[in-house]
Amino acid sequence: MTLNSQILGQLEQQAIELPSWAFANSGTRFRVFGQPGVPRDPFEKIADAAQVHKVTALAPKVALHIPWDKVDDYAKLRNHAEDLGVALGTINSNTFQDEAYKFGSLAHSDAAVRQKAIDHHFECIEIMNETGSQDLKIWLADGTNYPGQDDMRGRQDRLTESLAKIYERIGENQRLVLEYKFFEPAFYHTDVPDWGTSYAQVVALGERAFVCLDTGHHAPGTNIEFIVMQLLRLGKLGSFDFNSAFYADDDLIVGAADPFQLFRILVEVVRGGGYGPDSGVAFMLDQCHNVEKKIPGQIRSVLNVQEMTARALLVDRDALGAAQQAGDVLTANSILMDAFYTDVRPALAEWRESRGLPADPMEGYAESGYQQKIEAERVGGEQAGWGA
Ligand code: LRH
Ligand code: MN
Ligand code: MN
Repeated sequence: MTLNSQILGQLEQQAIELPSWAFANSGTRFRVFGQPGVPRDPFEKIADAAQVHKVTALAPKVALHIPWDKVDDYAKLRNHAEDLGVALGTINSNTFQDEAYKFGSLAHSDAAVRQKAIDHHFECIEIMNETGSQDLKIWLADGTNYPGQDDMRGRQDRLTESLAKIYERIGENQRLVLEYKFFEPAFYHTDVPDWGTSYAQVVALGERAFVCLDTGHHAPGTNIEFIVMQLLRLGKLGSFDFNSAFYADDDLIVGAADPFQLFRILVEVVRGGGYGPDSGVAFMLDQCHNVEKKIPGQIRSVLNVQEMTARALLVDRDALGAAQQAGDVLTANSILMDAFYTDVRPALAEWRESRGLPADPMEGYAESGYQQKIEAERVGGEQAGWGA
């Protein structure tokens, strides 16, 4: 099995958006381990993200998180990104760190708190207008800890109303993507726990509202590729937040915990028309690098996605369809497994070299001297939002 020119042409179009927060210090609730050279402001986060794109040609956009990436002048940030060869991507809102949001945000029982959260999203949309971003991503920490704590139905109805107000402001060329998560920080119930709830909410909003699927936001054992298939079938898969999970929302490097799961997901993406710039499905990472270095961590991540996409593109669709049609279970399964077990790394290295990229981007970055430079120059890096 080889990566023919058609597959290479498809791979050339791959774009994976990086999260600005992956470059800052992060950790768990037990400890944030600071690293030398981490960015001190959003400008430096973008400079670091640009290094990932430089050695891989895979990461042309950087997602921002407001208020973690708040700046006075977004046009300046946009120009800075463009000068470095990248663009500003998805704007992520934050309604989970203010005291006011103790009992929720868009689903809160108090209209004043809901309005505060809605206003924050209006601000995010204004920022999108300046940054040229297409997507507003909403992830809510809303939920309850104890049965009876609040009325789940009332909360869902209020959520619908709040989202409608936000959606009204979404521009012609913009989209709202609603992310779901089955638990945490609320432990009894979450107001957007699953794809079905997110789907019901975005369908009610309209054609520019979609579901965001974060791979780490499912219970262990969930068949995520089935959800991918279903959302693509329904035309409502807007974006991915890729990461790896061994247990829950671990936010580890995509493809690290379960490469076969990543393959299965990408097979359904390709099968369902979710791959490529015109598919309407944005690939993003949502990860933290708590103990490993951040820029190499992001390089490894985008390469993992690229390698697994290449394998998904290798699946012999015609042969698979014929085996499926014939009820030939074992042949159908082995066609899929043949693609999964194909080591595409040498072919990708060769192809990279032919395009003037380092054959091994990890090595290319290590040799660039950038890490030493930032470690020497930057003192007092900022905390990622979680700890700030
Ligand atoms: C919380 C979360 C979510 C968001 C991100 C900013 O679970 O990881 O996935 O996208 O924070
Ligand atoms: Mn996410
Ligand atoms: Mn998460």
